[in-house]
Amino acid sequence: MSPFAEWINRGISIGLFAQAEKNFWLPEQASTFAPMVDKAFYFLLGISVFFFCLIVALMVAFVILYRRRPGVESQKTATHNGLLEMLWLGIPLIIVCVIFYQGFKTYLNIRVAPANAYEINVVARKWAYSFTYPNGHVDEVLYMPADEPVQLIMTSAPGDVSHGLSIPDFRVNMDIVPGRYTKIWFHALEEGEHQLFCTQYCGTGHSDMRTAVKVLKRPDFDKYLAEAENYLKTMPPEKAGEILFQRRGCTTCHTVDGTRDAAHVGPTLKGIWGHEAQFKAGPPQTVDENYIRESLLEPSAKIVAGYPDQMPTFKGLLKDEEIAAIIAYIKTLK
Ligand code: HEC
Ligand SMILES: [Cu+2]
Repeated sequence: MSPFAEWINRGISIGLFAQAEKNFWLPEQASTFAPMVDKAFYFLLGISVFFFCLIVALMVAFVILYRRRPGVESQKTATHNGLLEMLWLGIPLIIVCVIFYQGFKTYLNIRVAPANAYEINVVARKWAYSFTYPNGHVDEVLYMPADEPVQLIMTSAPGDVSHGLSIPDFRVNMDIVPGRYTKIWFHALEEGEHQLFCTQYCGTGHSDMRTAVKVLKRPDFDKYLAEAENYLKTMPPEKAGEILFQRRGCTTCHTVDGTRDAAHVGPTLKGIWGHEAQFKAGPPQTVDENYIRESLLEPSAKIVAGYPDQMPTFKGLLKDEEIAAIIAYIKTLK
């Protein structure tokens, strides 16, 4: 069999029997929701394919059978048929009730998190996520324990736009809205790595707004959290600053190698230490500790000439020692 035929064949056979596998139609089933969601999807798909074929086949057959031919008079015989009408109302009614039942049951499962779910807070901002763990650690990659319910409590940074959060392998997707909390939960089956991305068009960097989900066994997860909490104390500040620079999503807008391109809306931070920054309005200023601190906390106070006022504030998101580490890192970007 050619690879293409094998592919289609696999898709159809799995489509019909809804097996727990990554396939032609759908990604890997990595959470407890995935089989439920897929069942509802395959059910809808099956019904649609069945009626599509039936209707098209009948249409073609009738067009051929009852076409106008010489010597055949058209007859008006059909008036109405009570039984037939009851059937074509009754059968679809039953089918939509089954669809509703399937969908609603799954929906309720997805909406209501178990009380013992492990909670992770999510802040979305242009164009990155921060995941905050119960011990205060913040990361830009979603680490989570395997085989346990996990709940995300999500919001957009103040003044930011709406975002979304979708993990296709888990079959979850939820909007993230400024000034309000939305939640999702899931139960990953085993350790592994998955993709997470924003599903609301949120501006220039939208397509960069994606990250990894790393599912770890519980002991590995605990180890990760304990280590992550201490990195500021155990690492030299410029090294910790580099990690923060990536974890807090600075890299989506700033390069550190001097390049300027359309994918990064902010100026490169290479060589800014000690140089004279020029602004849209007001006198130039030498880049020092206070200037960088202000750039992080009040980014709109001084707008670098030639750049848009697009930098989100990190007020409340970066602790003083984290700002110090970032400053130490920026100093090294010569
Ligand atoms: C959404 C995009 C975006 C993100 C994320 C972002 N910045 Fe910016 N940043 C900008 C833009 C645009 C400017 C220039 C306009 C201005 O001054 O506000 C800027 C300016 C700066 C400046 C002043 C640069 C200069 O040449 O004087 C510094 C320093 C800075 N950002 C550091 C950071 C750090 C550190 C982070 C991560 C904690 C970060 N930025 C995250 C977009 C961003
Ligand atoms: Cu987004």
